[in-house]
Amino acid sequence: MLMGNCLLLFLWCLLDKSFVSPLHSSSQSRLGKEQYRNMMAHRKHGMMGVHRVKRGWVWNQFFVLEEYMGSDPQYVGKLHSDLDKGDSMVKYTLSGEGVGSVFTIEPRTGDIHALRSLDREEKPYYTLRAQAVDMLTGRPLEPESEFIIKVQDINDNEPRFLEGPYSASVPEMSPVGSYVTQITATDTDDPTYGNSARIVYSILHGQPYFSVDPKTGIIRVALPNMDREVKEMYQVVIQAKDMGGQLGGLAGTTTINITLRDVNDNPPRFSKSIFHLRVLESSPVGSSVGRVKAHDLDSGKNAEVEYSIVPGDGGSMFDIYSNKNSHEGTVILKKRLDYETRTAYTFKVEASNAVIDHRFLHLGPFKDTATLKVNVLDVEEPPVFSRLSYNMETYEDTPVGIIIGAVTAEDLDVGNSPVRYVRTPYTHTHTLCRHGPYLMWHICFF
Ligand SMILES: [Ca+2]
Ligand SMILES: [Ca+2]
Ligand SMILES: [Ca+2]
Ligand SMILES: [Ca+2]
Repeated sequence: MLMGNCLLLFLWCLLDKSFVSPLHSSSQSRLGKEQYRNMMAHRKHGMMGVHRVKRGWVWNQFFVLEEYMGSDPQYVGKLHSDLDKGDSMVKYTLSGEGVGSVFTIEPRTGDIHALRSLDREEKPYYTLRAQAVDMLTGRPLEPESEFIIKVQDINDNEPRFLEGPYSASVPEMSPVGSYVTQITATDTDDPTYGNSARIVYSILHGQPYFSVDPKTGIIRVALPNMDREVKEMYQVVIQAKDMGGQLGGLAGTTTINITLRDVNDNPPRFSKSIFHLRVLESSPVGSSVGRVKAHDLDSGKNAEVEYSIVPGDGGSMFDIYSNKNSHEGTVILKKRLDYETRTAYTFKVEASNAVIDHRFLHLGPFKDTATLKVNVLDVEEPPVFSRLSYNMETYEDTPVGIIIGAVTAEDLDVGNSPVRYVRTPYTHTHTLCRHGPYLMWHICFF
C-alpha cells in the first residue's frame, strides 16, 4: 500500500548556508518557513492518498544559483521518501530536462547536483520528475512526482541601450522642462526578484542643458533660451545603472545627439546702411540694376527675406524682387532713364521675414531698412534731328548751289559734341556711322 508513504522533496538546501544568497536572505527565510509549513501539510495529506499528495506539493521547487563558479558540482537538494528507512532499499531516479547533462542524482541518497554553471537568462527553470523505486525489484514505490529546479538570479547583466546611439531634436528657445525624447535600457536579469534589474538613469554628459528622469529615462530641456544660432548640436551621455543606482550596481551608457530645431528668433539685417548702385542710362526697362542683401541668422523659411521699396519719389523708377535661394533682393529698372534729366536716385528698401513667429516678436522688429543710391551713367547717344522727316520744295530749274532748306540735329549728351551732316546716297532710312571725333548722321531723302 502506498497509503502513509510519500516521496518528500526535502529542501535541504534551505538549511545549507552556502545556498542562501546574502542579497536575498530575508525573502529566503520567509520562503523557507512557508515551504516547511507546506511540507508538513503535505506529509499529513500524504497519508490520505497520492492524488492529495500531488496537490499539496506547492513547495516542490529547488533552487540553484546561476553562474556558480565552484570547482565541485553545485549541491541542489535532496529527494527523500518516507519509505526510505536508511537501509538502502530505496533508489531515487530523475528524468526530465537536463538530466544527465545538467543535473545528476545520487541514487541511494537522493542528492541532486548541478554538473555545470547555469545561466538564468538563458533558461530560468528546469522541469524534472522524481521517483522512488524498490532497489531490488525496480518497482515504483509511489507515483512519479514533478518538480522544478529554479535558477536563482544574480546580477550578472548590466543595463543595455539596445537602440542607441539615439538622435533627437527640440526647438531652440524651448522652456525648461520641454520633452526631448525618452530612452529605455534593458536589463535581462530577473525583474521580479531583488534589484538586479531595477534601473536608475543619470546624465553623465550634457548638463546643464538637458536632464534625465531617473525612473522613466525621459530627457528634457534643463536650460532656458538655448539658441541654435549659438550652438546647434549637443551630445548627451546617459547612464543606466541597476541595483536601483546603488554602489556596486552594473551600468551601461548611451549617447543621444540632440539637435536644436530652428525658430524665427532673428530678424534680417542689412550689412550696411547705404548701398551704392550704378546703371547706364541706356539700360532697358526690366534689366537688373544691382543686388542688395540682408542677412538672417536663421535657416530655411525663417531666413527667407522679402524686399520692398519704401514708397517715395526716388523709388518710383525701380522695382525689387526677392530671391528665395540667395536671399538677395534684385533691383530692377521700371522706367527708362535719362542722364540728362536726372543723374541719381535715392530711396529706401525694406527687408522683412516672410514668416513671423509671434512668440519672438519681442526680439524684433523683424525687418530692416537701408538707403539705396543709384547713380545714372551717361551714354554717348546719337544726335537727334529736330523732326522725324522734312519736306522741302524747290523749282525744277533751281540752279545748283541754291539753298532749298535746312535740317537740324542736336547732340543731347553732356558736352554737346559737334554734329556733321552727310548725304546717304542709296538708302531710304537714316543710319548711324561714326568718323573721328564727330558723330555724323546720314540723312535720307524720300
Ligand atoms: Ca542574472
Ligand atoms: Ca542587472
Ligand atoms: Ca529670421
Ligand atoms: Ca533661429
